[in-house]
Amino acid sequence: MTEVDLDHALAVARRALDAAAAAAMKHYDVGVKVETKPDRSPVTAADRESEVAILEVLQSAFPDHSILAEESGKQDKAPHARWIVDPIDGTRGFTRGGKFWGALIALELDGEIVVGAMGLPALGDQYWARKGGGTFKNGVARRVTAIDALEDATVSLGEMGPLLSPPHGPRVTDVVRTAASARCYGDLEGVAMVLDGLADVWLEHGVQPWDLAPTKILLEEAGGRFTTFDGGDSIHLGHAVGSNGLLHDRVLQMISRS
Ligand code: LIP
Repeated sequence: MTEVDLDHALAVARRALDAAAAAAMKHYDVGVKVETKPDRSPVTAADRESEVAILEVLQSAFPDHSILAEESGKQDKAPHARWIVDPIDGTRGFTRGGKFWGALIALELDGEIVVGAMGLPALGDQYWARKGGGTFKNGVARRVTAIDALEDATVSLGEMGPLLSPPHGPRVTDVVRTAASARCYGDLEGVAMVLDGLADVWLEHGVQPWDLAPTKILLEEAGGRFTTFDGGDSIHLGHAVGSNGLLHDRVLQMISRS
């Protein structure tokens, strides 16, 4: 694996979260014009300025690293070290004065996510993890729940349209109907529910790599699991099952194609 000091990389990622929060909060407090991207999703000056602020921090610390960022796309440099950036996940909620939005930042080394950071500035919360170092929220270690029966579990759901679409839609419905409870805050709050012990399973579908990149290591370092709907470990396929680990195989059996 490429040599990068992961503690340093994590410190840089957290500095980038702070820069993103400052850039976005300026607009959040006064309101911002909403533009529509070709895929009909909203974007604002806050997304762009947050991304510029994040990239300035990352690139001054790691000028040789590659970048994949939601608003500005790819910058291919080192083939083995890449930062994946979503400057505001939950833009739709942000533009409407919601609280569940913020930056997602991850470092991928040789194809593996080794550092992840997620900020929700309107709530004053930051989550972070690096490989082998545990997951923290605002400096306090996080562990996933110990609930081991889906019938007792709360499921956190992401974007409902893609989750309910064929072919997996009926199987997602089965998971929801089997669980004790289902909640649907979506965006980065979807995984935060599991990290906060408010849910035991998280399902997401129809999203982009930058929507998922840090969630994998945040879950794993909190004792949980992250896979695709098919049980693979990619963050690049647009679907994710996150869990406390104990419920993972049962949920995969219910929703995977095989
Ligand atoms: C959004 C996701 C959402 C999905 C949107 C978009 P953004 O992220 O959180 O679930 O439906 O297409 O990917 O644009 O707010 O970073």
